[in-house]
Amino acid sequence: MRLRLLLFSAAVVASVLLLQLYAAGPAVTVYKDPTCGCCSLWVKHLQENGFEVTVHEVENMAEYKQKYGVPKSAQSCHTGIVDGYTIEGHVPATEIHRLLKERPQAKGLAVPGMPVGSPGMEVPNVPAQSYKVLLFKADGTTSVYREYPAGR
Ligand SMILES: [Cu+2]
Repeated sequence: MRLRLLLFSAAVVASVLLLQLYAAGPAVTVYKDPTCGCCSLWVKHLQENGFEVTVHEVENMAEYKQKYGVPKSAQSCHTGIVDGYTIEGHVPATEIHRLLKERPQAKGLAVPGMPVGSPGMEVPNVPAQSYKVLLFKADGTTSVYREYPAGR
């Protein structure tokens, strides 16, 4: 009897572990222009870091940036949505995980422009530029969430 119970418990533990293994990571919806190559590389970076990504190819990116509250000064190529937050441009997955853990009162994160060396913007034999990940609020104000140094 005891052995049966033990086997049963082991089976339960194994199924829970399996479920965790196959559980989907945070879901991100990405809007990008069909012609944007660096956007697709960023999507790949997210997938490699445990995100479940759904991509929508759209041609009116400006409308999406406005809809999801991206300040003019913080705009980049693609716009993503994760758990109510807006993710603009080549934001590293690490910072998105941090955002979802810390849950600050903000609209989202942005890496303005397309700095070389940010995820999806790596150029072989070209040193990375320094860049800032900005936290932006609904009123358009921004603050530095993390700064990445040049030359990595
Ligand atoms: Cu880009």
